[in-house]
Amino acid sequence: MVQERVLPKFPTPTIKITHDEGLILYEDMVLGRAFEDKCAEMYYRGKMFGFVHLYNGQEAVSTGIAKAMRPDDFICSTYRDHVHALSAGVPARQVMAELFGKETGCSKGRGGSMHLFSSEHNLIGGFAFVAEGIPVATGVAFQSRYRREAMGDAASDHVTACFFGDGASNNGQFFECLNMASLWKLPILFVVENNKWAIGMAHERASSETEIYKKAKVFGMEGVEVDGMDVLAVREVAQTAIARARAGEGPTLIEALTYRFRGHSLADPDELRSAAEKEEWLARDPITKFKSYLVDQKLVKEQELLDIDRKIQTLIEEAVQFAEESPDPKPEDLYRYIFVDD
Ligand SMILES: Cc1ncc(C[n+]2csc(CCOP(=O)(O)OP(=O)(O)O)c2C)c(N)n1
Ligand SMILES: [Mg+2]
Repeated sequence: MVQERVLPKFPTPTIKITHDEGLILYEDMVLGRAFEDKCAEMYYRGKMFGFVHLYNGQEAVSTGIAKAMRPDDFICSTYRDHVHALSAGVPARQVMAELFGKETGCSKGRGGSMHLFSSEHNLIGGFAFVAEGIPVATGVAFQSRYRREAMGDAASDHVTACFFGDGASNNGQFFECLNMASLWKLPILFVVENNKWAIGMAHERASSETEIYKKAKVFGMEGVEVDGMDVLAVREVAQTAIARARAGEGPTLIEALTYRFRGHSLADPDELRSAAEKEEWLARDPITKFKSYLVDQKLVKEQELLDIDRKIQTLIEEAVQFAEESPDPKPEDLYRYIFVDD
């Protein structure tokens, strides 16, 4: 087994957050986990079709970044997009209905698991092609800056967070977009979720330089590595990067070291990763870690966390019921929503 990377120490136990901030972060991570577990159940019951990629284990990244952003900032995802959508504020019932292919889904049932989209929540999309979201997110960041500086719209100070995987970071679009974003000081966070694997390809077998954050330097960009299993550490690097982006000082490449607790997709028997590696990362579960922090610091009462767990379970059950009861898209509407006027 390849030696795990040693990350810079983050002083989690001494970080101060408020009671309410703690509960928001906890709830968002629990929502992500419970939603994905329910997806697995529904997929195996034949309620969803096609490829479904779950996010279990990586919750601290989505929550740490998204909850440091403003609701009117932009988020761009990949095919592993359910939890990014939830963190962006898309209601669970709309995401579930989309996975069921229903008219009430956030992409009106036309997208499915890999194509979640919500203009209302500034979720620019899930994208099925590896690295496909990177140029789209770069374009969104460009328009924010262009509106503010070329068109004089002072309110156009939005930041874009672009999530993608370690595998995507070896794609040409990554390098082209880092160059442009740095050159034009675009307000964007490139967030690499390095979960060590691209389907069955181990990161160290595919990358000449395995420390992805170092690739920022050649573009004159800030690059930072962070423990992607620690929501407070992720939140801290996000806050710094967001402040820099909003101040017009340009992009940041954030490499979050994380792990997916399930196979690549629900169709993957997950036989390539060693049991020892899986166990090592399971022991670093970001939700368990954050729960201990909240309780040890006496920031919350355990009962409050249990109440959140229960509330989320109810919300997920309601999301499933909503998706089940929602109508299918009508066949005569096949050509709707292709152009913006619809
Ligand atoms: C352009 C392109 N090539 C190949 C694929 C097939 N494919 C789907 S996911 C994936 C691995 C990507 O791994 P990574 O970027 O690390 O993201 P992760 O799945 O680990 O979140 C590949 C090769 C694809 N979807 N798009
Ligand atoms: Mg990966």
